[in-house]
Amino acid sequence: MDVQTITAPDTELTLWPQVYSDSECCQLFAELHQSLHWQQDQIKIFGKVFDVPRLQAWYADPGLSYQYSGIQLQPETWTPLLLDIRKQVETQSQQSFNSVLVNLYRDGQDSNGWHADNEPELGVNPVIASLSLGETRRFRLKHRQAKDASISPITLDLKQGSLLLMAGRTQSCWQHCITKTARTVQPRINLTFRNIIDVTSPL
Ligand SMILES: O=C(O)CCC(=O)C(=O)O
Ligand SMILES: [Mn+2]
Repeated sequence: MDVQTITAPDTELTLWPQVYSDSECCQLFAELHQSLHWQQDQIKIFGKVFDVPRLQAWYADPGLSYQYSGIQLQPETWTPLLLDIRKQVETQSQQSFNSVLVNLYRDGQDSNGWHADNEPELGVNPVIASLSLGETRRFRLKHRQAKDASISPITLDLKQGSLLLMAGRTQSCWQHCITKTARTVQPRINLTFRNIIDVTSPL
């Protein structure tokens, strides 16, 4: 299977265009859509609480917890299906992960604003693996020093079955987002596999 390296300053991006076939993706999408415990999470911005424009589900090894934009997330226990997907993602990427944040973008108005996954629980230079299912959506990255015109933004249309690995200084030097679209689109599920540092375990 071909693998693409996306070359830009201060980032290590690797894209596997199809780690699952289209028919596998359809089946995975339907099973996850139906079986995951989707939540309407909220975000605190300047003291005001807003619904995030998508549904989320959060699964992790026991004992881990995670703070996301001021909101404490209580993870659920891995389902057999999520464990199967984790194994496939770990095999492809040659990385290991102890948690997954799953996003459901119900339509083109659901989105994910500019952010970096740089919470302290993720440690320095976290490695994050992002698997996409369902509708193709536009993923954009911009360098934090965007005024430096020599560093171009990156646009990737993430197709179903694609796996994007973000590593190196991606989370400290760049931000990323999923833009809204006025087109009529089908739902999309994205799974971001992460490694949470377990603060409860002895060093
Ligand atoms: O949906 C995506 O492709 C990205 C999700 C993301 O950046 C996140 O959950 O932190
Ligand atoms: Mn992210």
